[in-house]
Amino acid sequence: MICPYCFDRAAARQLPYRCLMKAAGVRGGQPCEAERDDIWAEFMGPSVPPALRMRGPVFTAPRGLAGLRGGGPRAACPGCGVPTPVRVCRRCHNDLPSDYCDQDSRIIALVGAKASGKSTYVSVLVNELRNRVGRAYGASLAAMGSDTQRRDRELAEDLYDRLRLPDATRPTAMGFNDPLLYRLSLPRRGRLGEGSRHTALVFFDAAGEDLKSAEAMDRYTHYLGAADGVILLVDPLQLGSVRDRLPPGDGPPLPAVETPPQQIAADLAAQLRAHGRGGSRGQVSTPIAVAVTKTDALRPLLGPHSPLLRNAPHQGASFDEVGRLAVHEEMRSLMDGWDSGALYRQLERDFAKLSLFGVSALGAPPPSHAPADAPKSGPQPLRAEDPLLWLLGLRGLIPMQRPGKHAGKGARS
Ligand SMILES: Nc1nc2c(ncn2[C@@H]2O[C@H](COP(=O)(O)OP(=O)(O)OP(=O)(O)O)[C@@H](O)[C@H]2O)c(=O)[nH]1
Ligand SMILES: [Mg+2]
Ligand SMILES: [Zn+2]
Ligand SMILES: [Zn+2]
Repeated sequence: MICPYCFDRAAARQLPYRCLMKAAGVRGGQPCEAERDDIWAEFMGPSVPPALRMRGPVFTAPRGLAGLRGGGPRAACPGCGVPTPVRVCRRCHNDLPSDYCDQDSRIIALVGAKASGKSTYVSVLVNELRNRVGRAYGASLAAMGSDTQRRDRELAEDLYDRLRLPDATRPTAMGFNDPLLYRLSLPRRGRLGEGSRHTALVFFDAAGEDLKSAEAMDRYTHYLGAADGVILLVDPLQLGSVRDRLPPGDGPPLPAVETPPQQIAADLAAQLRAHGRGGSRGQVSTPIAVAVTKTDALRPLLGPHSPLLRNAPHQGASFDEVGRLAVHEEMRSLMDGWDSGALYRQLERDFAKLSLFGVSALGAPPPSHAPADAPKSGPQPLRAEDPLLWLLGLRGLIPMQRPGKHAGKGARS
C-alpha cells in the first residue's frame, strides 16, 4: 500500500488505527478524548488551525493470537475498547479512506507551469470519467473519503453550476494540498465471468509555483517518485511563437508567460531518475503523457480535419490507438513549427514511454469580459480523457484497439 498523502509504502497490516472517540465503550463507557496529533499537523503545514490538531488517538493493533500484528478491518481501541475501522498512515497520520487499502492504486501526477490549466483539467476529467467516458467503458467513478467527496462536490458546483474556474492552486509553503482520491470501477470480462475491477486513482494537482525550479520541485519528490504515470500539461498560449501566430482577436487576454515546459520536463526527468526511475540509456521509465492544453484557442492554426477537433470514439469500450497516433503526429508537427521540435527532441531523449496529446478542458476560451468564468455554455471538453486512458491502457486496465488489428497484423505499441 502506498499512502496517497506522503507516499510512504507499508504493508496494510502494519497500519495503525485511529479511535473515533465514540461513546458506548465497554470499559466504563467513557469515550476517548482528543489528543494533539503533531505528526499529522506537522505534515499538513500551517494551514491547519490549532483547534483542528486535536484528533482521535492513534494506536497500533495488539498482536493477534498467532503473534501477528492485527490487520483486520477493525481493531478495538486500547483506551476505550470501541472498535474503529479507520486506518492511518504510520508516517504522516492521514486517515486512509476505508476501502483504499484493499485496492490496487494508480498515482497520476499532474505537472505543468502556473496557469497551464491543471486544476481546470482535473475537474473536467473527473466529470468526463463519470459521464460520457464512463458510459462508453461501463466504468464508474466514486470519490473516496470525506475530504475528496467534499472537494469533489465543490469543484463540480463551481465549474458546472456556477461556471467559475478554479482559483490558482496554493503552493505547498502555504499548506499541504490534498490529493484527490477516486475509486474507478471497470468491468472485468474474464473467463471466470463478469465482475468489476476496482482501482484507486490518485490525482495530485501541484501548484505551478512548486514546479518552476528544481529546488521547488524537490517538495514534490515523493509524489513524483511514486507516480505510475505523469501528465505534463503544456500551455500553448505561454509559448512565444504560438502567441505570435494567433490572429489578434477579441478573446480573453493572453496568460503571463511562466516556466518553459522544457525546463519542467528536464527537472521532472531528473527527479524521476533520482528515484530510480531511470532505465536503459538513462531514459526515464515512468510513462509520460504530454498534453498541450487549451486547444480551443489553437483553432485558427488547425486544418478542418484535425483530429484535435473531435473526441475519440471509444467504440466497443476500447481506446482508439489509431486515433491516438494521429493526435500524436498532429501535435508533433505543430510543435515542430513552434520551436523546431526542441521540446519533443528533449522529451524523446529523457522518456522511454511518451505520447503527445492535445486537450481542451473548456472547449472554448473563457468569456473575454470574465476571464475567471467558464464559457457560457459550460465546459465542452475535447479529448480531455485521452492522456489518462492511454496511461491506464498501458497498465492493462482498459482495452486498447491496436493499429492493424483488423488487418490481421500483430499489435504494435
Ligand atoms: N482557452 C482555454 N483556457 C483555459 C482552459 N483551461 C484553463 N484555461 C485558462 O487557464 C487558466 C488557469 O487554469 P488553472 O486550471 O487554474 O491552471 P493551473 O495549472 O491549475 O494553475 P496553478 O494552480 O496556478 O498552477 C484559467 O483561469 C483559464 O483562464 C481551456 O480548456 N481553454
Ligand atoms: Mg491549479
Ligand atoms: Zn502518509
Ligand atoms: Zn478510544
